[in-house]
Amino acid sequence: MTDKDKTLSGISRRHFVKASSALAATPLFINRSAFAANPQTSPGTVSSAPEERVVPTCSTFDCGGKCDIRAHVADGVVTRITTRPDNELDEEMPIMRACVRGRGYRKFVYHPDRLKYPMKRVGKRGEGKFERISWDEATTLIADNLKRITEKYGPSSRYVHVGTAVSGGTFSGDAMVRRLLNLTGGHLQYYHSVSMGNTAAATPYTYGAAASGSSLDTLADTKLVILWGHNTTETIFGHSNHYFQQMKQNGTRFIVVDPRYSDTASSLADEWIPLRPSTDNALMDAMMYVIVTENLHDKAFIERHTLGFDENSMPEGVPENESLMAYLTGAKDGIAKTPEWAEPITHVPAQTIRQLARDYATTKPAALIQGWGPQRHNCGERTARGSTLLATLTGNVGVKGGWAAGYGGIGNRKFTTGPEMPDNPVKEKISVMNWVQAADDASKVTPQDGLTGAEKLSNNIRILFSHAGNYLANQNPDINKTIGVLQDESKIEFIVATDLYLTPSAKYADLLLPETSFMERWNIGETWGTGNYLVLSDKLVEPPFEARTDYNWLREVAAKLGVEAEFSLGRDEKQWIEHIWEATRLSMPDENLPTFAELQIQRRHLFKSKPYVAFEDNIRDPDNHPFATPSGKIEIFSKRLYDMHHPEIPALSHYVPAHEGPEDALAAKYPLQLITWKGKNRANSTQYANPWLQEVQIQKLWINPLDAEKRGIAQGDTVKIHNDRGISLVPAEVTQRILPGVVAMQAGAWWQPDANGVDHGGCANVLSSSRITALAKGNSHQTMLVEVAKA
Ligand SMILES: Nc1nc2c(c(=O)[nH]1)N[C@H]1C(S)=C(S)[C@@H](COP(=O)(O)OP(=O)(O)OC[C@H]3O[C@@H](n4cnc5c(=O)[nH]c(N)nc54)[C@H](O)[C@@H]3O)O[C@H]1N2
Ligand SMILES: Nc1nc2c(c(=O)[nH]1)N[C@H]1C(S)=C(S)[C@@H](COP(=O)(O)OP(=O)(O)OC[C@H]3O[C@@H](n4cnc5c(=O)[nH]c(N)nc54)[C@H](O)[C@@H]3O)O[C@H]1N2
Ligand SMILES: [Mo]
Repeated sequence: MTDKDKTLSGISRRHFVKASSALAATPLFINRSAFAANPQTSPGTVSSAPEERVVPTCSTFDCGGKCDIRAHVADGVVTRITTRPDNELDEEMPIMRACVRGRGYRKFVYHPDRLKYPMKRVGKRGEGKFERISWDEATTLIADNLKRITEKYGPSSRYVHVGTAVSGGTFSGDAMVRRLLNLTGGHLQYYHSVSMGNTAAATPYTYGAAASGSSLDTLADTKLVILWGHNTTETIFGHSNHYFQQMKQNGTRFIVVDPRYSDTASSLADEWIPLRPSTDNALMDAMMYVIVTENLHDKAFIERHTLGFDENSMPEGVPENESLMAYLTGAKDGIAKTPEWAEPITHVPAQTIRQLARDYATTKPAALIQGWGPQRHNCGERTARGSTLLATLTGNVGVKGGWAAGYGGIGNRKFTTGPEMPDNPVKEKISVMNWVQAADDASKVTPQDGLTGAEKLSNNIRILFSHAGNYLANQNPDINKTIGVLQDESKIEFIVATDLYLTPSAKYADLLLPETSFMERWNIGETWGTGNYLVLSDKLVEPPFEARTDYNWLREVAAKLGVEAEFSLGRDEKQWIEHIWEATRLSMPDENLPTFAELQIQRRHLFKSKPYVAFEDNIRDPDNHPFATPSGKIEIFSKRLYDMHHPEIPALSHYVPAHEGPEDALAAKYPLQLITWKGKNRANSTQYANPWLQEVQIQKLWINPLDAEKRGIAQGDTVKIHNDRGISLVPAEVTQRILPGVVAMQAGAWWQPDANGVDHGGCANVLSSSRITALAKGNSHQTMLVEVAKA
């Protein structure tokens, strides 16, 4: 230890930053200029340096794209990031030019605030006071706590939390901690993806399978695309925009349905149709009403492939007037689902609804592609299934150029095999929405809330690992409720977090460990959904200070638990990557993957182009390829849902007012709907501290001039957004880009509470709700009512 290795306890975050900048002045391993607050490296000087290498690589963040970034490395430092040059032709490869986030990576990797040493909490949990300890102390603390807590409570008290920042790679500390826990008795696992779990749970009730997206290259001849709550200009989604821009140039018409005039609306749309959040099903119902009453539905398709369209095609054992036609015409409730019915609910003019329905039904083929924003709502399952019904009525399922709806892409296709995962002896699982309750009082977590594999949990969560996530107190809904449980040190006894930054969640760690960045370790980058390539993301530079990969220190913990040999199988990180690559290569002999040695030269592998139309076989040859539903057909009406008798998951997916939607009684007190979106300058909260990306756009609340004027709010005023769960202060962006009655903020800003618990960061999750969705037992981050006032 040197005299600079000061204790970081008892100092505020501002001082901590200063302290760490001071430490940065004498880095241990890396070039001095790289970590300084304002690096002096000029591109001109650097590129003339003889030893510069330009390495194609990618990040392994969860950002929707694995873009073509070129790291310029000289003298052990990444000095510059460029992207695929214009003159580099590659007919088959989508143009995956680095976006603003990719170009800013250097400022994420070299930042004075980066965590530098293992640290142990010294203040109260959540205060953010830590002191430096050695790695040996850190791994002993973990091993000892694991032993103690497992002996006392059993392996089901061990939990690994959400951490998506490493999910874009095949190898991660997150996966390896699960491996270690499974080798030593198991851990309590969660299910449900907060990204698109509501869609994933609902879609099989229509098609029998969740993955209902086609490959985007099948849309080349599509005449009309409706992007329904899908903002691909910012979210990337496997480079959708590469295809959409080409289609746009070839004359495809784009309609965007979104409460916000998103960047996708501004860059692609011929028409923007704003609607009130969570009322999508009312718009869909009215579209279906127009389609069937104007005789625009695909009768042959419906007859041959579906169940539940009208009273003649209903499953056995269901009373009269439960079919789609009966619902739309009001045979049961006396309400015809006309555009005039939907207008006051959605705030979309009836004539616009009529035209949208006609356009969609008469343009062949047409693709209605739903993003995941609309399903991250309390009504998300219904919204996701609603679009499957529209695709079905118009015969756009299983045909080239159509879209079965549901996923925005092929789904969660993973090319690589990943590290081997030993069986988890703990069989009960919780929904990700249950973790706070499971930490507070696990006996209250019931199967109705999402518990599976047991009627009751026997243990509270007592030890929690949070790797590459900010989901303790930032990205999880209802932060103020959550921290009540986290602060109680008698509940979860030991929290380990690994990150590169002192995030709001990291402050709740008992032990905070500095991980390496993706540029400081080996990995293989996986494309999302419709993507079709793998990229080597290799170690370009040495880790700074005492940062270590999670795998590296986990080996030490494994040794202290006496299982190092089984855990590591003698492989270092690069050997794991080589092992995974070779296993992947052998698993797909047709693909001719390069060997690992060749990959290190070739850098990436593009899979053979295989245009894929979801459910093509089921539609072409239904007798031999029935849908995987109980009836073998597309189930417009789901008897399985009917038998659940749950008003929020109707057998037909139709409009039901959402909890905390605009029709909720709470709207009298909190009249504005707040939604969030995933913005271009970060992946969730990752890169929040990146100064270049903060320049791209600052955290603001979008509010319509009508709503602003009523409240005396002018452009740039600081406003107070509040509801019964919390208060957040943020500047106002008064803009026509948002529907009146709706306000919006970018997701992922860091929570910055003051002494009174008022957030100054614009973190929507002090306002969002932890209400669980009915079918998926999933999240409804997007459905919240608020009031806004001038601060
Ligand atoms: N730049 C960037 N890209 C990302 C991410 C990021 O943070 N930044 N995150 C990645 C991750 S983890 C994920 S899961 C995906 C998420 O991708 P999505 O979930 O699709 O992204 P969102 O921005 O949440 O939502 C898309 C759009 O839905 C709209 N929307 C919200 N509520 C409603 C509604 O009720 N009805 C309708 N019709 N529209 C609505 C929003 O205004 C937004 O424009 O993106 C990935 N890509
Ligand atoms: N209000 C609202 N909340 C949401 C959403 C929303 O739409 N609205 N979306 C939800 C969705 S879809 C998602 S996926 C979640 C995402 O929530 P999280 O999974 O928590 O993702 P991030 O916020 O990006 O946090 C990742 C953390 O990992 C750190 N990190 C980056 N690289 C590394 C690394 O190599 N090693 C380690 N150890 N750490 C690293 C980053 O600094 C960052 O602090 O948020 C959810 N929360
Ligand atoms: Mo996500």
